[in-house]
Amino acid sequence: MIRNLLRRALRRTEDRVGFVIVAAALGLFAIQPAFAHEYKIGTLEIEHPWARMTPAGAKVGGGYLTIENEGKEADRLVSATAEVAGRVEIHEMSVKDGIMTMRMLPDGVEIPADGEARLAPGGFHLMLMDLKQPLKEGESFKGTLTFAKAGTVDVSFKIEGMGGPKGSDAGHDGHSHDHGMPTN
Ligand SMILES: [Cu+2]
Repeated sequence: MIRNLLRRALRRTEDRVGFVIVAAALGLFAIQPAFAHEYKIGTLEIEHPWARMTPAGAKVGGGYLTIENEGKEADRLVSATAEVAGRVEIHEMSVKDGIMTMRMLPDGVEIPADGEARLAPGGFHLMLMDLKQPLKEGESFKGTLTFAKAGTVDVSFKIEGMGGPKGSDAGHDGHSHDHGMPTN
């Protein structure tokens, strides 16, 4: 009888411990994007991954972030995934003879040693293909980034309005003035 009670009490304690662990894990995931929206893998630091909101019915969207490399060797962003997209491609936008063109970069984007790669409107970007849902401002979605040397890191993309992150210019250059137009 006493043994049964003890066993029941123990089991309840285990349940409670399990619940606390799960709650802590959920809490961490919920807190991370709101505060330190920054990720580290190896010598790489990934700053403020974000995506631009999309109008209803849009099938593609753009993803942006800055990657800093504090290492002595160059690395390469070779692929990415996003839970809201069927697949993700790495693109470069450029203006050629006055016409804006976009091309896929099969080898991805280099992050130079002791340097950085910027994926920003008007230049390098992640092309979110086959969107499963419209991207709504204020929400966020999970994704992964894979680097040739550093490996794969889980990130969360924050969905921003048409003008991009407010005041921070993708969290990098606090002094640039974003008037909602591509700057490079
Ligand atoms: Cu593109």
